[in-house]
Amino acid sequence: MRLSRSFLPTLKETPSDAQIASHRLMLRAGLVRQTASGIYTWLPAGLKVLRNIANIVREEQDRVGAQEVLMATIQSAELWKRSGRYDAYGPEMLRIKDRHERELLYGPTNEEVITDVVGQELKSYKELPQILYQIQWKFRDEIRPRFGVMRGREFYMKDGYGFDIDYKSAVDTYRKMMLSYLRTFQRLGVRAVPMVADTGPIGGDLSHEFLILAPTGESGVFYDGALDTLDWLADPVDVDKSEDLEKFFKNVSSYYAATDEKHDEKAWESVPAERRREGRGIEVAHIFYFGTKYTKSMDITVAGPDGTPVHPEMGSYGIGVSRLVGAIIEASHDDAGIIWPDNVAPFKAAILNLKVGDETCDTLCEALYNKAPEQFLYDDRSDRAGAKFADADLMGHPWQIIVGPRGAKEGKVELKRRATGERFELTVDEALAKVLSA
Ligand code: P5A
Repeated sequence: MRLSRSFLPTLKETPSDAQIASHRLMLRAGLVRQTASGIYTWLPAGLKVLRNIANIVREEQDRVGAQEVLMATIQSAELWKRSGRYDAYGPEMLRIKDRHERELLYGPTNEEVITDVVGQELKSYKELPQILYQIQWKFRDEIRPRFGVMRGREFYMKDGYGFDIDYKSAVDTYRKMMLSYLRTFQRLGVRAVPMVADTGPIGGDLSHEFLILAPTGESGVFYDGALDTLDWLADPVDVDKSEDLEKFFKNVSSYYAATDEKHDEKAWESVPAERRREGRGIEVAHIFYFGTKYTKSMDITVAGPDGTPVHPEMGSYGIGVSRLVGAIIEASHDDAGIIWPDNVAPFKAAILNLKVGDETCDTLCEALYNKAPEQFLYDDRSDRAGAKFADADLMGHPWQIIVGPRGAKEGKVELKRRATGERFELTVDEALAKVLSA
């Protein structure tokens, strides 16, 4: 993309209503704009980030055998009356009436819809297990929307739902999802620690939240410092092998980690004192096992091995895709701006033409840009160099390819790594190879 023609409205001033760094930086880097309280428009660079995250989530869901669907955002109240959650859910649910006075709602989550759809089709235990997921907008009329997209009212979530014939199989599905999530966060370039969590209005008795540790996080957390360096994915896991999943899960669960609602003082005391960490975290994902809660209340059964009807066991699996944009920035920024992890960045590199109008600079930049125009943001504005450096640092591109008249004459550019500040003087081809292979 050419910066001169793109819609990337950066701000020099710090927006006064934004309380935390990620919110300020999302506004300043031109990623989003608020259109109503807790409701945002995603601008071109922000949308690229949102899509990059969603695509990684999607690939890692597919990899463990989950299948993508797309449910409507609007749901019928009748379904929620069947599960018994319509009244229980409270004022967070946006309730709507259509022209025929029929009660609808904007989905805050989709357990009812998916249970109804799947329940109508499944006949036999032989068709289980099934894991279905979608990446779709949700609405929750949060009492206190804040921190930008981090606690929005309309937000983008990956929500997955597992259906199994018995407890043992449902636990395998739960562990598969946990594995998929840890792989997802590793690829996103952030560390999110799974912690024992409360189940809230989703229900159930087995639940983990995944938290990115950050002082601005909304959840209080207690965890064993051994988790700071534990590599959960060190051993290969065959997701079709129950023993592999069990071994993986045991390894993850063998260290204390709990959100404040589930904190257990007695278990905490068995963690060596020098390893006890108390802090705050941002909940970027939450997984639940709730058994037959919905299949029972909505009267869904399949024929079991001996022909008798069985209520399938369920779990649901959420990742806050739009929240992750803010959370990743919260975990990865400095005073100058965002530091995007490579896989998430809207552009791999910015090309900074320090002397627009100089024929050598222009020719070299154009040639570079045309190698991969969708991966580069070409700063072709006739601004001063200082403004270009500041904008590139603010927007957080992993690399900056800096092209000045002196180097350009010799076919050389300066390559800067945003995360470390390292600088390399390279030929155009060397710089290209380094950026595109990262
Ligand atoms: C799991 C999938 C559920 O809704 N049902 C379907 C289950 N879980 S959850 O914990 O309530 O939400 C899942 C994740 O969504 C993100 N999230 C939000 N993101 C931005 N703004 C919000 N207001 C918001 N509420 C929830 C969180 O990342 C959460 O872990």
